[in-house]
Amino acid sequence: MKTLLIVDVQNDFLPGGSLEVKDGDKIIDPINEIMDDYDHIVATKDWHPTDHVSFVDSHLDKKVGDIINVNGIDQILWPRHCVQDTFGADFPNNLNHEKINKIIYKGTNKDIDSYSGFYDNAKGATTHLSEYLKSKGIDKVDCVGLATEYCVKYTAIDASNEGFSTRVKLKYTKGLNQNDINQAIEEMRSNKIVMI
Ligand code: VGL
Ligand code: ZN
Repeated sequence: MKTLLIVDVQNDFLPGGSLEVKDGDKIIDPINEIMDDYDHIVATKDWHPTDHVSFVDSHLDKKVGDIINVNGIDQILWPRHCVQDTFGADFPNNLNHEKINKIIYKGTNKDIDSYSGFYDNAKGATTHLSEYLKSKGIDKVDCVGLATEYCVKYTAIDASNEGFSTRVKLKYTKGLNQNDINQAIEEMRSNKIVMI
């Protein structure tokens, strides 16, 4: 059984959004077109409370891109994005969301970020995505979505480490920075993830 795992395809990550990924909108139709090739479709949503630690405006005298240390882990500061129950956190209208079987919400704890759809960045809390997929008999996971070098990378690495046969469909992802994307691809490959 194989699942399509759509990572963070949400308005704030699309052109015009607060944390826009260039050409992020260009992957939506291609994703719609492959949905029928899968037994099951799961989508993650970045789903932050309004005072989330990753937001630059949660801190004094910081700017976007600054890295702070929170309880021993590095935290990049981002513009405020994907606040729970706002337009920015919604799926774009043209994503075929009626075909999505399950939505996984992540980044919901204000004190810690969660790039992966499986665990928070300290691996302290789980979203129960792994048990969910296993309960459905799923052994193969194809990852697509935004952003390649952040949430797609961490989600794919956790999927692989959880024992799923994991692939990333690179043409169905977009990222923020080409050097970081190239590095992320190598890191994913060294975690047994197949790039297709
Ligand atoms: C993401 C930065 C902050 C992502 C989420 O979806 O890649 N990046 N929150
Ligand atoms: Zn976020």
